[in-house]
Amino acid sequence: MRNFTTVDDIGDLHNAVKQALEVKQNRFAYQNLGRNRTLLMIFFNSSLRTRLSTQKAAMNLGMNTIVLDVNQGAWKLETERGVIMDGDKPEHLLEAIPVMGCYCDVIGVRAFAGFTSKDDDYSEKIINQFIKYSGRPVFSMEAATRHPLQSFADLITIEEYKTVQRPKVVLTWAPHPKALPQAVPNSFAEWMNRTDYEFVIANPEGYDLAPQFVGNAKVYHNQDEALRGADFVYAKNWSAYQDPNYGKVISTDRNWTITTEKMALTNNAYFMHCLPVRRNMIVSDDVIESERSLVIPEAANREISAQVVLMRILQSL
Ligand code: AN0
Ligand code: CP
Repeated sequence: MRNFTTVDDIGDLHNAVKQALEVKQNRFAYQNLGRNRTLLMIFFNSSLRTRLSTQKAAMNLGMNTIVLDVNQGAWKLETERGVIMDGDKPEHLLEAIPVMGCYCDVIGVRAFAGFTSKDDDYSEKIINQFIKYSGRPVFSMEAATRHPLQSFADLITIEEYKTVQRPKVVLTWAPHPKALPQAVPNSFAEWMNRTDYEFVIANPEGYDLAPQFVGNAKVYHNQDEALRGADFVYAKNWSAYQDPNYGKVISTDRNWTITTEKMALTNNAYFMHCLPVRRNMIVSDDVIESERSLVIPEAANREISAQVVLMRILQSL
């Protein structure tokens, strides 16, 4: 595997989960694989889990890591070609990317959707420029439309906790005060659609995700109906995808918050969220603190998903 930006790059999911569970049993068995290899992690946006778990995974493999927060201390980067650079951005991404490639063997990129152009976001303009111009393998640490390291960790977590062969998994929108990307729900749907689970999506009208991510999943505009019989409830906020509201908040309806009453509609479901989460907007204190909450195991599995991805990239060098 050279680059990792979508579920397609990981191939067979059974093998990927099997490898992840083996790595989890013995995460220090491959300490020579990354010897004298350098990982450069580039953040255009904030992070807690991705930063720590990916660095930890790299350390497990004996790699060195360099972390660059582009917005703190680096030159501000112009991303548009053809711009007369007489403004506040002293450097262009088209020089910065190959320069960054000089100092490392593998590059991780976090660059959220900008919400100024749906075309730019959905063509993955930024991460594709890294793939094209860095000369290095590139993996997504959440790009404009997907967060595959998160989805892989979520899949590992469901496989660890499921008690039936074909669990019902519900991805539900929940309210949030600020506009958030569609990357996490898009990606979760993309991965769930590759399993044999019963996978459904619940969101208010106006919040349908892009059809290529919804796939064959049934979409409910009534959350209670969707939650009935659920084995896993995966909550997440996202901003509107459909025009003319792309990237906008069109509802903060707290009837969609996941509460004990909502969880009572399910088949004693586990609660999942990628974090960071706003309590009592997305989920009540009681639910996130309950024994059925998997938010911490999910975060722990981020180290494992990152390690499998780094191992596969290192093996391809
Ligand atoms: C980001 C998002 O919704 O995509 C990162 C989640 C992993 N969340 C926020 O910006 C709060
Ligand atoms: N879940 C996740 O990616 O968290 P961070 O934004 O903190 O990295």
